[in-house]
Order: sequence, then structure tokens, then C-alpha cells
Amino acid sequence: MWPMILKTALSTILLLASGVLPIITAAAHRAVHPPCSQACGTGMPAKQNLMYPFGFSPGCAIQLNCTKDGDALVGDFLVQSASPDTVVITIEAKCDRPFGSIEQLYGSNYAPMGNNAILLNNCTKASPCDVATTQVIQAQFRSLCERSNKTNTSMSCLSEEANNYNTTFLNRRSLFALGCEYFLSSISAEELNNVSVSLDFQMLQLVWWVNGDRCECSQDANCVRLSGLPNGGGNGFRCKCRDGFLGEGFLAGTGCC
Ligand SMILES: *[C@@H]1O[C@H](CO)[C@@H](O)[C@H](O)[C@H]1NC(C)=O
Ligand SMILES: *[C@@H]1O[C@H](CO)[C@@H](O)[C@H](O)[C@H]1NC(C)=O
Ligand SMILES: *[C@@H]1O[C@H](CO)[C@@H](O)[C@H](O)[C@H]1NC(C)=O
Ligand SMILES: *[C@@H]1O[C@H](CO)[C@@H](O)[C@H](O)[C@H]1NC(C)=O
Ligand SMILES: *[C@@H]1O[C@H](CO)[C@@H](O)[C@H](O)[C@H]1NC(C)=O
Ligand SMILES: CC(=O)N[C@H]1CO[C@H](CO)[C@@H](O)[C@@H]1O
Repeated sequence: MWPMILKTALSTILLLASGVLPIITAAAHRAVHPPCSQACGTGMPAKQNLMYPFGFSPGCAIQLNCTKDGDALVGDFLVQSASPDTVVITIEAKCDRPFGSIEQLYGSNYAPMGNNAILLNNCTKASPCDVATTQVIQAQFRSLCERSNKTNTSMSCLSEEANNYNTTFLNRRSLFALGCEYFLSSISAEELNNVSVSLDFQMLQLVWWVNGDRCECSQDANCVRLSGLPNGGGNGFRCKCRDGFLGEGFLAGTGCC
């Protein structure tokens, strides 16, 4: 009888310890992290009012830069807004923007969403955009580049949605395989193929995530897990407070309230 009770007691202690210890270590682990600051430049928050995991100090899971005027930046591109799953940035139409600058859109915590149409110039491989809704806009861009810079290069366009409605991310390999010289601009839409949906001209949507295998979300938040991410195939997650709660939902942030 005794050894049995002892064994049960022991396993209870072990169970407790194994349950408690990770919490203690997790708390200690978190405490080592410097805090994530949303203050940008002059000490004021960025105009875009970003929340954790976004911020401007090394303690932020997604660290961005900001301009002297207090605007958040992804690479050289101005942030328009952030939502619980995307960041919208502005890609001002520019006929001579080097193609390589598109590299700035594939970060360790974000990548272009599949529903963007990327407009490119002077590509070695033809890739006409067969997305009906973008054709008028493409014609405008083409005349802009011809007029201002006397270049008559064929415009190319890449979008996952033209071929596959399902793709979350814009494939980096297909983008680079076009051998383009210029990254002109981008068009973003809920559904590129649907003429009754409005297009966001000179905008691009990035999908964002926090890297890691485990959901570190508040108990009042839902967790969205992502895998096979464009940053090398890793796993990530996002938190989103449930209906009735406010906040960004991350344990390392302020959670939900
Ligand atoms: C912020 O600026 C640094 C230095 O120019 C650069 O290395 C880094 O990639 C930038 N980060 C973002 C998110 O644009
Ligand atoms: C377009 O690409 C071709 C071949 O790479 C090059 O000769 C030409 O100068 C480029 N045009 C412009 C406007 O850069
Ligand atoms: C530019 O190319 C288009 C066809 O690709 C042609 O119709 C047009 O005349 C060209 N414009 C100039 C200024 O060369
Ligand atoms: C989306 O992808 C899933 C799994 O890859 C597939 O079962 C589904 O049919 C796809 N839907 C569309 C609209 O292509
Ligand atoms: C196009 O968008 C409208 C409005 O969002 C929607 O009602 C309609 O079903 C969509 N059509 C297609 C073919 O997806
Ligand atoms: C509209 C546009 O992209 N114009 C560019 C033409 O080329 C000059 C110099 O290369 C750029 O400064 C313009 O922005």
C-alpha cells in the first residue's frame, strides 16, 4: 500500500514540477527580453499607431524603422496601416526603381501576400498580367514611364491570384525568375479577378507573423499558426483577441483586456 501512495505522491510532485517549471522558466525567459518600444525617433509613437509585435526597439518581435517625421517604414516603403494579419505599405509608382529593392519585402517576419499584382519593367521573361481588373491601370503606368523617361519597355506583372486563389504568399522564386530590371509598383485587392472589388493602387499587402513553434498568445486570444514560411520554411504564429476583447493578444505584448 505504502509504496503505491508514495509513488502517486511522487508522480504528483513531478507532475506539478513539470507544469510549474516551464512557467517559471518562460517568465524568466521573457524577463530577459528588453521591452518593445513603439516610440519612434522623437519619442512619439509612429503616426501609424502600431502595436506589439511591431515597434522600433530590439525587444520587438517585428522591428521596423521610422522616418524623422515619425512614419513607420518597411525597408524604404512607408507603412500605411497594420491589421491583426497584414501590413499595408505604399509602393509609389517609380519607373526606375531597381528590381532588387523588392528584396526588402521578404523579411524574417513578413512577406508579400499572394493577392498583390506586382508591376515590373524591362524583364527578360514575358509575364503579361492576365488579371482583367488591372489592365486599365497597367496602361496608365505604361504611359507614365514612356512619357517621363522615354523608355518603351514591356511591362510585366506577377500575381498568384491569376493562377491560384489559394496562395498566401507571392512566390519569391517566380518573381526573381522574370529577370526584371525595374520594380514599378503594385496593386492590391481583396480579389484581383473580381471587377466589382475595388483595387488599391500603389499599395501592397504584407502578411506578417511572429517566428516560433508555439502559440504565445493570451488565454483570451485565438492563435493562427503558419508553417512553411517564405523566410526559409519555418513556423510562426499570430494572436488575435476573441470577440469582446481588445488588444493585440500576445503574451509578450499586453495581451487582451
Ligand atoms: C532598418 O534599417 C536598418 C539599417 O539601415 C536595416 O538594416 C534594416 O533592414 C531596416 N529594417 C527594416 C524593417 O526596414
Ligand atoms: C532594358 O534591358 C535591356 C537588356 O537588359 C537593356 O539593354 C536596356 O537598356 C534596358 N532598358 C532600360 C530603359 O533600362
Ligand atoms: C512602344 O511599344 C508599343 C508596343 O510594344 C508600340 O505600339 C509603341 O509604338 C511604342 N512606342 C514608342 C514611343 O516606341
Ligand atoms: C485551396 O487549397 C486546398 C488545399 O490545398 C484545396 O483543397 C482547395 O480546393 C483549394 N481551393 C481553391 C478555391 O482552389
Ligand atoms: C465579387 O465581389 C462581390 C462583392 O464583394 C461579391 O458579392 C461577388 O460574389 C464576387 N464575385 C466573385 C466571382 O467572386
Ligand atoms: C515617373 C518616373 O519614374 N520618373 C523617373 C524618370 O527618371 C528619372 C531619373 O532617372 C527619375 O528621377 C524619375 O523619378
